[in-house]
Amino acid sequence: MITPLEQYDPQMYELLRQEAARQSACIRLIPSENYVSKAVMAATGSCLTNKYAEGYPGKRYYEGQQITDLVESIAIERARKLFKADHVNVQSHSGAVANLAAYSAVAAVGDTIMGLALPYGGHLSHGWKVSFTSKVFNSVSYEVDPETGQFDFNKIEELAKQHKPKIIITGASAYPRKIDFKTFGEIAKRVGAYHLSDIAHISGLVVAGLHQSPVPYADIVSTTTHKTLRGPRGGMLMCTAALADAIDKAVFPGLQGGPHMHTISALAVALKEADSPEFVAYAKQIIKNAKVLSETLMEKGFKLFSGGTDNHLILIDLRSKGIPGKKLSKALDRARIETNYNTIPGDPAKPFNPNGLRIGTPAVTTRGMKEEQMKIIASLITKVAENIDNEEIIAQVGRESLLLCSQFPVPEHFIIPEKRFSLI
Ligand code: DSN
Repeated sequence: MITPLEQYDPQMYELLRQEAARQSACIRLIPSENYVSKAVMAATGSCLTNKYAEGYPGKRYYEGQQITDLVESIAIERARKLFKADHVNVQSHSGAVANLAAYSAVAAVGDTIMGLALPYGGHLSHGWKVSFTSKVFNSVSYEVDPETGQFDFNKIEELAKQHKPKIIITGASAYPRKIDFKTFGEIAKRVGAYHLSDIAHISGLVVAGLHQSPVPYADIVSTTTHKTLRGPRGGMLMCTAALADAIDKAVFPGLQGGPHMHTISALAVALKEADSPEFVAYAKQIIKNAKVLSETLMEKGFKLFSGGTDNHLILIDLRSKGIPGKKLSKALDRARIETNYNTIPGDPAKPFNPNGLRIGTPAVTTRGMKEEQMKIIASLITKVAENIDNEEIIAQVGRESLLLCSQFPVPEHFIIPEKRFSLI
Protein backbone atom coordinates (compact mmCIF):
# COMPACT_ATOMS: atom_id res chain seq x y z
CA MET A 1 0.00 0.00 0.00
CA ILE A 2 1.44 3.38 -0.97
CA THR A 3 0.91 5.85 1.86
CA PRO A 4 -0.04 9.51 1.33
CA LEU A 5 3.36 10.64 2.56
CA GLU A 6 5.19 8.23 0.27
CA GLN A 7 3.10 9.39 -2.67
CA TYR A 8 3.30 13.13 -2.08
CA ASP A 9 6.83 13.55 -0.72
CA PRO A 10 8.87 10.42 -1.42
CA GLN A 11 12.05 12.12 -0.27
CA MET A 12 10.67 12.97 3.17
CA TYR A 13 9.04 9.53 3.37
CA GLU A 14 12.40 7.94 2.64
CA LEU A 15 14.19 10.03 5.25
CA LEU A 16 11.61 9.14 7.91
CA ARG A 17 11.79 5.50 6.90
CA GLN A 18 15.58 5.60 7.22
CA GLU A 19 15.35 7.28 10.62
CA ALA A 20 12.93 4.57 11.82
CA ALA A 21 15.39 1.97 10.56
CA ARG A 22 18.31 3.78 12.22
CA GLN A 23 16.47 3.92 15.54
CA SER A 24 15.85 0.23 15.33
CA ALA A 25 19.39 -0.68 14.25
CA CYS A 26 21.34 1.09 16.96
CA ILE A 27 21.69 0.82 20.72
CA ARG A 28 20.13 4.07 21.89
CA LEU A 29 21.63 5.15 25.19
CA ILE A 30 20.85 8.88 25.28
CA PRO A 31 19.11 9.08 28.67
CA SER A 32 16.56 11.70 27.61
CA GLU A 33 15.33 9.65 24.63
CA ASN A 34 12.92 6.76 24.30
CA TYR A 35 10.55 5.00 21.89
CA VAL A 36 6.89 6.04 22.19
CA SER A 37 4.09 3.59 21.59
CA LYS A 38 2.18 3.52 18.33
CA ALA A 39 -0.85 4.76 20.28
CA VAL A 40 1.06 7.87 21.39
CA MET A 41 2.45 8.32 17.87
CA ALA A 42 -1.03 8.03 16.35
CA ALA A 43 -2.42 10.75 18.62
CA THR A 44 0.57 12.99 17.86
CA GLY A 45 -0.07 12.69 14.13
CA SER A 46 -3.83 13.20 14.43
CA CYS A 47 -6.36 15.75 13.14
CA LEU A 48 -5.89 17.79 16.32
CA THR A 49 -2.89 19.36 14.62
CA ASN A 50 -5.52 21.29 12.63
CA LYS A 51 -7.14 22.90 15.65
CA TYR A 52 -6.50 26.16 17.52
CA ALA A 53 -7.60 26.17 21.15
CA GLU A 54 -6.21 29.29 22.80
CA GLY A 55 -7.44 29.43 26.36
CA TYR A 56 -8.38 26.59 28.68
CA PRO A 57 -11.26 24.07 28.76
CA GLY A 58 -14.54 25.98 29.00
CA LYS A 59 -12.85 29.32 28.31
CA ARG A 60 -11.44 29.45 24.80
CA TYR A 61 -10.94 32.22 22.28
CA TYR A 62 -11.97 30.07 19.29
CA GLU A 63 -15.11 28.07 18.61
CA GLY A 64 -15.28 24.36 17.82
CA GLN A 65 -13.88 23.19 21.15
CA GLN A 66 -16.37 20.38 21.83
CA ILE A 67 -13.64 17.77 21.53
CA THR A 68 -10.51 19.70 22.53
CA ASP A 69 -12.06 20.64 25.90
CA LEU A 70 -12.62 16.96 26.64
CA VAL A 71 -9.15 15.97 25.44
CA GLU A 72 -7.38 18.57 27.58
CA SER A 73 -9.55 17.87 30.65
CA ILE A 74 -8.80 14.15 30.39
CA ALA A 75 -5.05 14.82 30.11
CA ILE A 76 -5.19 17.11 33.16
CA GLU A 77 -7.18 14.62 35.23
CA ARG A 78 -4.89 11.73 34.32
CA ALA A 79 -1.82 13.78 35.28
CA ARG A 80 -3.40 14.97 38.54
CA LYS A 81 -4.20 11.40 39.52
CA LEU A 82 -0.82 9.99 38.55
CA PHE A 83 1.31 12.71 40.17
CA LYS A 84 -1.16 13.46 43.00
CA ALA A 85 -0.96 17.15 42.13
CA ASP A 86 -3.49 19.83 43.05
CA HIS A 87 -3.30 21.53 39.68
CA VAL A 88 -1.85 20.60 36.29
CA ASN A 89 -1.20 22.60 33.15
CA VAL A 90 -0.51 20.47 30.07
CA GLN A 91 0.04 23.23 27.51
CA SER A 92 3.80 23.99 27.68
CA HIS A 93 5.42 23.27 24.34
CA SER A 94 8.64 22.11 26.04
CA GLY A 95 10.41 21.76 29.35
CA ALA A 96 12.36 24.99 28.92
CA VAL A 97 9.13 26.93 28.26
CA ALA A 98 7.51 25.24 31.26
CA ASN A 99 10.39 26.46 33.44
CA LEU A 100 10.19 29.98 32.03
CA ALA A 101 6.44 30.00 32.74
CA ALA A 102 7.09 28.86 36.31
CA TYR A 103 9.61 31.68 36.83
CA SER A 104 7.31 34.29 35.36
CA ALA A 105 4.39 33.06 37.51
CA VAL A 106 6.13 33.83 40.80
CA ALA A 107 9.09 36.11 40.06
CA ALA A 108 9.59 39.51 38.44
CA VAL A 109 12.28 40.54 35.97
CA GLY A 110 15.52 41.08 37.90
CA ASP A 111 14.61 38.75 40.77
CA THR A 112 17.12 36.09 41.77
CA ILE A 113 16.72 32.43 40.84
CA MET A 114 19.03 29.70 42.10
CA GLY A 115 19.57 26.38 40.33
CA LEU A 116 22.15 23.65 39.82
CA ALA A 117 25.01 24.85 37.57
CA LEU A 118 24.95 23.38 34.05
CA PRO A 119 28.45 21.81 34.27
CA TYR A 120 27.34 20.13 37.51
CA GLY A 121 24.31 18.51 35.91
CA GLY A 122 21.76 21.34 35.85
CA HIS A 123 19.78 22.41 32.82
CA LEU A 124 20.38 25.46 30.61
CA SER A 125 16.98 26.84 31.57
CA HIS A 126 17.86 26.73 35.29
CA GLY A 127 19.55 30.11 34.84
CA TRP A 128 22.80 29.10 33.14
CA LYS A 129 24.69 32.08 31.70
CA VAL A 130 24.05 31.41 27.98
CA SER A 131 20.32 30.96 28.60
CA PHE A 132 17.84 33.83 28.28
CA THR A 133 16.72 32.93 31.82
CA SER A 134 20.00 34.40 33.14
CA LYS A 135 19.39 37.64 31.26
CA VAL A 136 15.87 38.13 32.60
CA PHE A 137 16.68 37.02 36.14
CA ASN A 138 19.70 37.40 38.36
CA SER A 139 21.01 33.87 38.38
CA VAL A 140 22.97 32.17 41.15
CA SER A 141 24.16 28.57 40.82
CA TYR A 142 24.80 25.89 43.40
CA GLU A 143 26.98 22.84 42.80
CA VAL A 144 27.25 19.21 43.74
CA ASP A 145 30.32 17.59 45.31
CA PRO A 146 32.44 16.37 42.35
CA GLU A 147 33.71 13.37 44.31
CA THR A 148 30.69 12.06 46.21
CA GLY A 149 27.98 13.45 43.94
CA GLN A 150 26.11 14.63 47.03
CA PHE A 151 24.56 18.02 47.70
CA ASP A 152 25.98 19.95 50.64
CA PHE A 153 22.70 21.26 52.05
CA ASN A 154 24.40 23.53 54.60
CA LYS A 155 26.37 25.22 51.84
CA ILE A 156 23.25 25.51 49.64
CA GLU A 157 21.29 27.07 52.50
CA GLU A 158 24.12 29.53 53.17
CA LEU A 159 24.17 30.51 49.49
CA ALA A 160 20.41 30.97 49.57
CA LYS A 161 20.60 33.13 52.71
CA GLN A 162 23.27 35.26 51.06
CA HIS A 163 21.44 35.80 47.75
CA LYS A 164 17.80 35.58 48.88
CA PRO A 165 16.50 33.90 45.71
CA LYS A 166 12.85 34.20 44.83
CA ILE A 167 12.99 30.64 43.48
CA ILE A 168 15.18 27.66 44.31
CA ILE A 169 15.22 25.22 41.40
CA THR A 170 15.88 21.55 42.00
CA GLY A 171 16.23 18.74 39.49
CA ALA A 172 18.85 18.00 36.88
CA SER A 173 19.66 16.95 33.35
CA ALA A 174 22.76 14.93 34.13
CA TYR A 175 22.60 13.63 37.68
CA PRO A 176 22.68 9.90 38.45
CA ARG A 177 21.67 9.98 42.12
CA LYS A 178 18.42 10.42 44.03
CA ILE A 179 17.52 14.00 44.89
CA ASP A 180 16.15 14.80 48.34
CA PHE A 181 13.39 17.20 47.31
CA LYS A 182 12.05 17.29 50.87
CA THR A 183 15.25 18.82 52.27
CA PHE A 184 15.45 21.29 49.38
CA GLY A 185 11.81 22.23 50.08
CA GLU A 186 12.60 22.87 53.74
CA ILE A 187 15.53 25.12 52.79
CA ALA A 188 13.30 27.04 50.37
CA LYS A 189 10.71 27.55 53.13
CA ARG A 190 13.32 28.75 55.62
CA VAL A 191 14.73 31.35 53.21
CA GLY A 192 11.31 32.42 51.93
CA ALA A 193 11.85 31.14 48.37
CA TYR A 194 9.49 29.28 46.08
CA HIS A 195 10.61 25.75 45.33
CA LEU A 196 10.43 24.72 41.68
CA SER A 197 11.35 21.13 40.97
CA ASP A 198 12.19 20.10 37.41
CA ILE A 199 11.73 16.34 37.12
CA ALA A 200 12.05 16.10 33.34
CA HIS A 201 14.47 13.18 33.48
CA ILE A 202 12.91 11.19 36.27
CA SER A 203 9.15 11.77 35.94
CA GLY A 204 8.60 8.17 34.78
CA LEU A 205 10.48 6.93 37.86
CA VAL A 206 8.46 9.27 40.09
CA VAL A 207 5.08 8.02 38.85
CA ALA A 208 6.28 4.44 39.29
CA GLY A 209 7.09 5.22 42.95
CA LEU A 210 10.82 4.61 42.43
CA HIS A 211 11.96 8.13 43.23
CA GLN A 212 10.72 10.51 45.90
CA SER A 213 8.06 12.75 44.39
CA PRO A 214 8.67 16.47 44.80
CA VAL A 215 4.94 17.21 44.57
CA PRO A 216 4.39 17.49 48.36
CA TYR A 217 7.60 19.51 48.82
CA ALA A 218 7.56 21.94 45.90
CA ASP A 219 5.32 24.86 45.01
CA ILE A 220 5.71 24.06 41.32
CA VAL A 221 6.89 20.93 39.51
CA SER A 222 7.88 21.01 35.85
CA THR A 223 8.61 18.12 33.56
CA THR A 224 9.07 17.20 29.97
CA THR A 225 6.81 14.41 28.81
CA HIS A 226 9.03 12.41 26.46
CA LYS A 227 11.87 11.01 28.56
CA THR A 228 11.29 8.27 31.15
CA LEU A 229 7.58 9.16 31.05
CA ARG A 230 7.60 7.90 27.42
CA GLY A 231 5.11 10.39 26.00
CA PRO A 232 5.16 12.90 23.13
CA ARG A 233 7.64 15.78 23.12
CA GLY A 234 6.33 18.53 25.35
CA GLY A 235 6.22 20.06 28.80
CA MET A 236 3.89 20.03 31.77
CA LEU A 237 3.52 21.99 35.00
CA MET A 238 2.04 20.95 38.33
CA CYS A 239 1.48 23.28 41.26
CA THR A 240 -0.36 23.96 44.48
CA ALA A 241 -3.95 25.17 44.26
CA ALA A 242 -2.78 28.60 45.41
CA LEU A 243 -0.60 29.01 42.31
CA ALA A 244 -3.02 27.49 39.79
CA ASP A 245 -4.16 30.79 38.34
CA ALA A 246 -0.69 32.32 38.16
CA ILE A 247 0.72 29.23 36.40
CA ASP A 248 -2.11 29.05 33.87
CA LYS A 249 -1.80 32.76 33.08
CA ALA A 250 1.99 32.47 32.77
CA VAL A 251 1.67 29.73 30.14
CA PHE A 252 -1.23 31.36 28.28
CA PRO A 253 -1.38 34.23 27.50
CA GLY A 254 1.97 34.96 29.18
CA LEU A 255 4.31 32.93 26.99
CA GLN A 256 2.35 30.93 24.46
CA GLY A 257 -0.55 31.23 22.07
CA GLY A 258 -2.40 28.12 20.96
CA PRO A 259 -1.63 24.85 22.73
CA HIS A 260 -0.58 21.88 20.61
CA MET A 261 -3.73 19.84 21.03
CA HIS A 262 -2.33 16.86 19.10
CA THR A 263 0.52 16.69 21.62
CA ILE A 264 -1.87 17.06 24.55
CA SER A 265 -3.98 14.16 23.26
CA ALA A 266 -0.81 12.06 22.93
CA LEU A 267 0.19 13.06 26.45
CA ALA A 268 -3.19 11.81 27.70
CA VAL A 269 -2.46 8.46 26.04
CA ALA A 270 1.02 8.29 27.57
CA LEU A 271 -0.37 9.11 31.03
CA LYS A 272 -2.86 6.26 30.66
CA GLU A 273 0.02 3.94 29.72
CA ALA A 274 2.06 5.15 32.71
CA ASP A 275 -0.81 4.39 35.08
CA SER A 276 -0.35 0.64 34.82
CA PRO A 277 1.55 -2.24 36.47
CA GLU A 278 3.38 -2.78 33.15
CA PHE A 279 4.80 0.72 33.33
CA VAL A 280 5.94 0.22 36.93
CA ALA A 281 7.72 -2.98 35.84
CA TYR A 282 9.29 -1.06 32.96
CA ALA A 283 10.55 1.69 35.28
CA LYS A 284 11.98 -0.89 37.71
CA GLN A 285 13.85 -2.53 34.85
CA ILE A 286 15.26 0.84 33.71
CA ILE A 287 16.95 1.18 37.12
CA LYS A 288 18.08 -2.47 37.30
CA ASN A 289 19.59 -2.11 33.85
CA ALA A 290 21.38 1.14 34.72
CA LYS A 291 22.82 -0.45 37.85
CA VAL A 292 24.21 -3.48 35.98
CA LEU A 293 25.50 -1.30 33.15
CA SER A 294 27.28 0.98 35.62
CA GLU A 295 28.72 -1.88 37.68
CA THR A 296 30.02 -3.66 34.58
CA LEU A 297 31.57 -0.45 33.23
CA MET A 298 33.37 0.06 36.55
CA GLU A 299 34.59 -3.56 36.52
CA LYS A 300 36.03 -2.79 33.10
CA GLY A 301 37.98 0.17 34.47
CA PHE A 302 35.70 3.13 33.79
CA LYS A 303 35.38 5.81 36.42
CA LEU A 304 31.80 6.94 36.97
CA PHE A 305 30.76 10.22 38.49
CA SER A 306 29.57 9.51 42.06
CA GLY A 307 30.63 5.86 41.67
CA GLY A 308 27.41 4.59 40.13
CA THR A 309 23.74 5.39 39.69
CA ASP A 310 20.39 5.28 41.49
CA ASN A 311 18.32 6.14 38.46
CA HIS A 312 18.29 5.76 34.66
CA LEU A 313 21.45 7.74 33.95
CA ILE A 314 25.21 7.20 34.10
CA LEU A 315 27.95 9.80 33.74
CA ILE A 316 31.28 8.35 32.66
CA ASP A 317 34.31 10.40 33.67
CA LEU A 318 36.82 9.82 30.88
CA ARG A 319 39.68 11.84 32.32
CA SER A 320 41.50 8.74 33.58
CA LYS A 321 41.20 7.19 30.09
CA GLY A 322 42.49 10.32 28.38
CA ILE A 323 39.75 10.16 25.74
CA PRO A 324 37.70 13.31 25.14
CA GLY A 325 33.95 12.71 25.47
CA LYS A 326 33.24 13.89 21.93
CA LYS A 327 35.82 11.55 20.42
CA LEU A 328 34.31 8.56 22.23
CA SER A 329 30.68 9.48 21.51
CA LYS A 330 31.48 9.85 17.80
CA ALA A 331 33.34 6.54 17.69
CA LEU A 332 30.43 4.87 19.51
CA ASP A 333 28.00 6.38 17.01
CA ARG A 334 29.98 4.73 14.22
CA ALA A 335 29.65 1.49 16.21
CA ARG A 336 25.83 1.92 16.36
CA ILE A 337 25.82 2.99 20.01
CA GLU A 338 24.15 6.36 20.49
CA THR A 339 25.31 8.46 23.47
CA ASN A 340 26.08 12.09 24.19
CA TYR A 341 29.22 13.81 25.40
CA ASN A 342 28.68 15.77 28.59
CA THR A 343 30.42 17.78 31.26
CA ILE A 344 31.39 16.07 34.50
CA PRO A 345 31.06 17.97 37.78
CA GLY A 346 34.41 19.55 38.56
CA ASP A 347 35.67 19.17 34.98
CA PRO A 348 37.11 22.50 33.84
CA ALA A 349 36.59 21.57 30.15
CA LYS A 350 34.01 23.50 28.15
CA PRO A 351 30.56 21.91 27.48
CA PHE A 352 31.38 21.64 23.75
CA ASN A 353 34.48 19.58 24.44
CA PRO A 354 34.00 17.90 27.81
CA ASN A 355 35.58 14.83 29.35
CA GLY A 356 32.39 12.97 30.05
CA LEU A 357 29.91 10.70 28.37
CA ARG A 358 26.23 10.56 29.40
CA ILE A 359 24.33 7.34 28.89
CA GLY A 360 21.05 5.89 30.13
CA THR A 361 18.73 2.93 29.87
CA PRO A 362 15.12 4.13 29.11
CA ALA A 363 15.18 3.31 25.37
CA VAL A 364 17.01 -0.03 25.52
CA THR A 365 14.65 -1.10 28.33
CA THR A 366 11.67 -0.32 26.11
CA ARG A 367 13.21 -2.78 23.64
CA GLY A 368 13.07 -5.47 26.31
CA MET A 369 16.79 -5.59 27.04
CA LYS A 370 17.69 -6.75 30.52
CA GLU A 371 20.74 -7.20 32.79
CA GLU A 372 22.49 -9.71 30.50
CA GLN A 373 22.31 -7.30 27.56
CA MET A 374 23.66 -4.46 29.74
CA LYS A 375 26.81 -6.53 30.29
CA ILE A 376 27.16 -6.96 26.54
CA ILE A 377 26.67 -3.23 25.98
CA ALA A 378 29.34 -2.44 28.59
CA SER A 379 31.74 -4.76 26.72
CA LEU A 380 30.96 -3.07 23.41
CA ILE A 381 31.57 0.40 24.87
CA THR A 382 34.84 -0.85 26.38
CA LYS A 383 35.99 -2.34 23.08
CA VAL A 384 35.42 0.98 21.31
CA ALA A 385 37.17 2.99 24.06
CA GLU A 386 40.16 0.64 24.04
CA ASN A 387 40.40 0.79 20.25
CA ILE A 388 39.39 4.38 19.73
CA ASP A 389 41.63 4.87 16.67
CA ASN A 390 41.02 1.46 15.10
CA GLU A 391 38.21 1.79 12.56
CA GLU A 392 38.24 -1.92 11.78
CA ILE A 393 37.42 -2.84 15.37
CA ILE A 394 34.86 -0.04 15.60
CA ALA A 395 33.15 -1.46 12.50
CA GLN A 396 33.25 -4.94 14.09
CA VAL A 397 31.55 -3.53 17.23
CA GLY A 398 28.97 -1.97 14.92
CA ARG A 399 28.15 -5.43 13.58
CA GLU A 400 27.87 -6.79 17.14
CA SER A 401 25.55 -3.90 18.07
CA LEU A 402 23.39 -4.66 15.06
CA LEU A 403 23.25 -8.32 16.06
CA LEU A 404 22.10 -7.38 19.57
CA CYS A 405 19.47 -5.00 18.14
CA SER A 406 18.20 -7.73 15.84
CA GLN A 407 17.62 -9.96 18.88
CA PHE A 408 15.64 -7.19 20.58
CA PRO A 409 13.50 -5.60 17.89
CA VAL A 410 11.56 -2.58 19.07
CA PRO A 411 8.28 -4.19 20.17
CA GLU A 412 5.63 -4.22 17.45
CA HIS A 413 3.38 -1.84 19.34
CA PHE A 414 6.23 0.66 19.69
CA ILE A 415 7.45 1.10 16.14
CA ILE A 416 5.84 1.94 12.89
CA PRO A 417 6.85 -0.80 10.45
CA GLU A 418 8.40 0.85 7.45
CA LYS A 419 5.92 -0.29 4.81
CA ARG A 420 2.92 0.60 6.92
CA PHE A 421 4.35 4.00 7.70
CA SER A 422 1.21 5.99 7.30
CA LEU A 423 -0.18 8.95 9.12
CA ILE A 424 -3.64 7.61 9.91
N1 DSN B 1 16.50 17.69 27.98
C1 DSN B 1 17.91 17.76 27.98
C2 DSN B 1 18.53 16.42 27.98
O1 DSN B 1 18.70 15.93 29.07
O2 DSN B 1 18.87 15.81 26.95
C3 DSN B 1 18.42 18.67 26.98
O3 DSN B 1 17.79 19.91 27.06
